[in-house]
Amino acid sequence: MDDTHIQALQSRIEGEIAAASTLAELDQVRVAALGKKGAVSALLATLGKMSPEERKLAGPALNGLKNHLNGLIADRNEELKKIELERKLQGEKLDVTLPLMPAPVARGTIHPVSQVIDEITAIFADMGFAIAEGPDIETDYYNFTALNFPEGHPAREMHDTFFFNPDEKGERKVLRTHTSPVQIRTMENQEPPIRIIIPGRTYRCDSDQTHTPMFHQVEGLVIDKSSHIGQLRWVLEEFLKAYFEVDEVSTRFRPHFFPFTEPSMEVDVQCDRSGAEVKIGQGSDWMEILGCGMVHPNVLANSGLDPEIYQGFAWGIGIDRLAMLKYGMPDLRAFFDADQRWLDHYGFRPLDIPTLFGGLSS
Ligand code: 2NM
Repeated sequence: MDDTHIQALQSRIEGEIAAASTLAELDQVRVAALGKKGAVSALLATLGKMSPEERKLAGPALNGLKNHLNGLIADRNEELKKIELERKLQGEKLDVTLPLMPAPVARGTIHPVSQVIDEITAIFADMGFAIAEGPDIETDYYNFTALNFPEGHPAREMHDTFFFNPDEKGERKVLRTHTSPVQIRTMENQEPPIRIIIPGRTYRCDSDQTHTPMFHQVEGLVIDKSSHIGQLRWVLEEFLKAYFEVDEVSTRFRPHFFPFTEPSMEVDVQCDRSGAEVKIGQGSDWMEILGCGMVHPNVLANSGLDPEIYQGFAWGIGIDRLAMLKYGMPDLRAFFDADQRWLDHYGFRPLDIPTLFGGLSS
């Protein structure tokens, strides 16, 4: 081994280091020169077999070469790292002027029945009413007897009641046919004056275009010492104006019969049926919209109130029909089909909560 041999090896490897254009290529050059089986390592391995004189010259020369190459490789390594980072940054360039990604599609809407319950609640809350609730499964007593339906009275059959099987005591529970049991429970537990509305689910065994076996009612109750029909009419007309978002409504009170009120009335509202949709508050037609009356003295007495001291009025409205009238949904049965297309079309945006100051339905 002589100087020219080492010189040739050095310039060949120097050339390879300079030519390496990636970190991977550079590593291949390093292994080929300085790895266990590399060209320089092979020369270093021959040192042991040399005479001391030869070793004196070759040792420093070969170790010098090794250190020199290691230094070059480290420098080239730094250079290539910079180049690769630069290339990566070029490739990952971000154009901040591009339009934003579209927002995720809004999923889930408020069902029209929930929307209408929120609207009704907002209107009556503004008039000073509280919301009351009670169980869907009721006793015969709260659903009928306390409400002045005599035992065996045909009105019990008229309600198309869903009955449960009798329990051990022979008691037969029912799915409430109206929310009135909640009025009884409230009168039993609260001192008048009472001003409540009761929105909720009710059940009757009836199913066609205009009836579903589960439907929604909102009933109202006012009890005080001097409550009268004039107040009843004012409350109902204020409600109808606010709900239908019109300035005036005309109403017509017709005599009717309910076991729990005396007198009992059905209320028609003035409307216009000439177009595709019914318009409330104008026109020359009438439409029945709710039932009401003065609470029967028997109902007050059954609830622990003295009919000689207290009197009151009550009413009941179908929520589903109110929703159909305001939002133009023609078929009641579609309300409870859970059809995504129907919900997408008729549903309301979440978080648009109805208030009187912010607008009920806007
Ligand atoms: C209606 C119509 C008329 C009513 C009566 C009562 C109670 F409990 F006070 F007697 N609650 N609801 C009532 C009166 C309900 O729905 C058409």
